Amino acid sequence: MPRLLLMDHDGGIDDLLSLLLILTMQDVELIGVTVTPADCYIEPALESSYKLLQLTGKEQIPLGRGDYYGINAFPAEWRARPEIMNVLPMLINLPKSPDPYTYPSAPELLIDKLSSATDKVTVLLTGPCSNLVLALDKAPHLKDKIAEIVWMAGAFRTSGNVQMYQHDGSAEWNVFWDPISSRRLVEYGLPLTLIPLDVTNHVPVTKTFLATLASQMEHRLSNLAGQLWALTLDTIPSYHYTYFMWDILATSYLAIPEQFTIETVNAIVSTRPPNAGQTYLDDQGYELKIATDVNTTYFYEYLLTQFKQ
Ligand code: AGV
Ligand code: CA
Repeated sequence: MPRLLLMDHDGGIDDLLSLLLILTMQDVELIGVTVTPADCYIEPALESSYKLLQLTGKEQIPLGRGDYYGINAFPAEWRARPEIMNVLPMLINLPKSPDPYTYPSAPELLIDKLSSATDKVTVLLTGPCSNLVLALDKAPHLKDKIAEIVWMAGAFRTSGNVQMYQHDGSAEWNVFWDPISSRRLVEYGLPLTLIPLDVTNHVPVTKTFLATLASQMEHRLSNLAGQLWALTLDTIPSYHYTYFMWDILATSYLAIPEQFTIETVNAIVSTRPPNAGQTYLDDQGYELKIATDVNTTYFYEYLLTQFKQ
């Protein structure tokens, strides 16, 4: 039986590439997708999500709209970028997507899907964790329905990627957007695996990879993925120049976990300046797993194979 999966993403280019990657996975049954308005504006991000479902003939998979806004907003320039995706030649002429305000709210959809699931569900988070925490606050008994949470989040033995006033640079953005919910998720003590910057730093989006992907562009998913990644190469220099395969790596963990080095640690999330959103190791903290390394050759090969479908 395929593994049941719920995904919450935040509309970045690599979030949408992650959704596309999930849709190529044979032994995963995606039962719902919710969107957090963090690294995106919600309406275009819901539209992109719907378009990817349509493109792969899976538009029956329900979408949920995040209405909760975190404490520390993402830079507007980042949030605006994904809109480009909806006008790419492969996506622009797909049938019109529904009015985003007809979708259920994200926590509502998460509660609904967890309650009705016939088996335990894996939850993949490629943005902040607020929607999941809101859902669990409302329906704490649903904790028992969660097999594992896989979250692209945190920075442990490396610097963060937040460069902001009142901040020392130690936090990763998905945690920083809503440090309070992040701390609460960790405190829940659920089976939690973080894919932090420590490991995503090993997998930049490189021109060599994009060139190989382009050499197989007769496969339409390779063509689309290549165009999406091309949009990331001018990532705004004043923040962080390199675009990494952050969410894609977290998503790949579902399919190729044996290629990752995983460590069990105790950790805490700070909620205050100067390090709000920092995830740090502390013996008094909560137990969770972090990925520290990955077989990069295998990972890039895996992506090339999946996008050949
Ligand atoms: O911190 C990584 C997270 C991932 O979920 N996001 C991007 C990925 O979707 C935030 C982020 C960090 N640096 C960025 C980000 C950048 N230069 N552009 C857009 N988003
Ligand atoms: Ca993201």
